[in-house]
Amino acid sequence: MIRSNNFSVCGIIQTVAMVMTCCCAWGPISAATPGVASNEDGVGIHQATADNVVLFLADDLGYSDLGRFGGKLATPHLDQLAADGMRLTSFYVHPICTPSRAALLTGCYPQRIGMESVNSVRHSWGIHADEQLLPELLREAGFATGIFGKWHLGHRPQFWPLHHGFDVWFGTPGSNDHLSRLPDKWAKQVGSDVGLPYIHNDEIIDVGFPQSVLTSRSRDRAIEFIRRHADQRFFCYVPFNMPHTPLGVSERFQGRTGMGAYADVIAEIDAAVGAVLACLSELNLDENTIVIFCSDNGPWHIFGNHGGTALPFRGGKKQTLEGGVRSACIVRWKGVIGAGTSSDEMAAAMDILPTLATLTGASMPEKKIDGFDLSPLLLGRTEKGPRDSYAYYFKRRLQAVRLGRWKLQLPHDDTQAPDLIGNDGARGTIKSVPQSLALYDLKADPAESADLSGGHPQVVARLQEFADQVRSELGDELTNRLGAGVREVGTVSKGSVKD
Ligand SMILES: [Ca+2]
Repeated sequence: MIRSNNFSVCGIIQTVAMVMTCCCAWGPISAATPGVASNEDGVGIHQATADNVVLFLADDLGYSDLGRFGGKLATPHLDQLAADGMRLTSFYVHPICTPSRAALLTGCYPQRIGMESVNSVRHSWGIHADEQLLPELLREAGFATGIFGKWHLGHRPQFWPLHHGFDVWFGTPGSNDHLSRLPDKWAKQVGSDVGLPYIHNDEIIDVGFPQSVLTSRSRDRAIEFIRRHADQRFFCYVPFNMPHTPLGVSERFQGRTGMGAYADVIAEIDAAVGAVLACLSELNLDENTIVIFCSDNGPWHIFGNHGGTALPFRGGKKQTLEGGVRSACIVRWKGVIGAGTSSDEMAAAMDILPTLATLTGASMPEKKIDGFDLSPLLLGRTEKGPRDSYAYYFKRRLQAVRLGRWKLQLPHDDTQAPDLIGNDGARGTIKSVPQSLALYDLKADPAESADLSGGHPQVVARLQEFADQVRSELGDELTNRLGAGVREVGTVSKGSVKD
């Protein structure tokens, strides 16, 4: 049986990539068969099927904010998670919140499904009802599904988690700096018709709460959910609101690190992850639970000391430099994924869905997706990952492409570079610095410091050809291209405004 939703852009540029220094497994991938995988000779290998998935997502965390990713902050629980699993060091997300969350839960480039912009309360668009999200697929496979934190795939109730595969939700519809228009009942209670709502399923249950409660609420609700469903399969999605500004940290962690508010927030997230992991251990669930940790985008540098660090990469949130889109990623499955392993093979948030479908025996979406199954890489059956390309979009603008070790920055004038840097919670400003065509060797130069385009015209040509194929499929505002493979976004009414 041939999977119908292979990555079409990759397939189209097969001949281009074949001549690059790295090659990719372009061919069709067999559909997931629970309990059985095949090696290169097609010989069946027994493969355990995971019963549970815990997916942690941090918000605006820098690549090197974690100790095991070269950071200076103390993150002992996340370091232990890495020591017990595999670190993915070329894991790509998207430069802003909504697109990354859409990619993670649909397996698609956000541009394919109209989810490329940041969604806010003034928007009447959101994730389309016809898209099959990861929680829907897992629920069909017998999983209880819960989300404890930030959603951000639509502010209008019809787009909320319970309408897209989750059984239970506690959290915020968007970012922690996104106020919503409140129903009269709550407006009277808080004395304002706007506020940051905290929601249980489809009901607002709190408004006007301090930012300091957000991390512990996600932790406690996640643990409650795991305890309640310990005897059945479960998917526990924990998209923390932090360390997105405005920072908030519980009293217990205020001043804990002596390194400032940002470090305190990271310490609380680390401890929250530790508490959830301790719960899994207590319930003897370590060996049948896949645990994943990553961020949705890079650090927000315009907030200065209230933002994170992406070194050795350049750039941060809203940028397609590596610092904006390269996330630390850890995948743990005790006894199955090699402890203390790492891979620098390219991987992406949109690969999580097909990977988990394989590892849990869930179905794949019926519509075309862009993700690859990383399970052979994670299980140590191969050192070569399935992904050899990445398209770096900012909203609907294709700003850069990568094939193998080579990254080509395409000319654009929307670089969102920090100008004035804020401090202690004050927001800085951005400026647009023109970006000209530039070729970087990411293996030798992860900081994108030396433009090699002059000496490698053939490589530049291949990357430009790849960029053109991506534009044909997914569109590009910079070159006024419409994508043939783009599907409609969900809307409440026609005429929704997208920015
Ligand atoms: Ca974010």
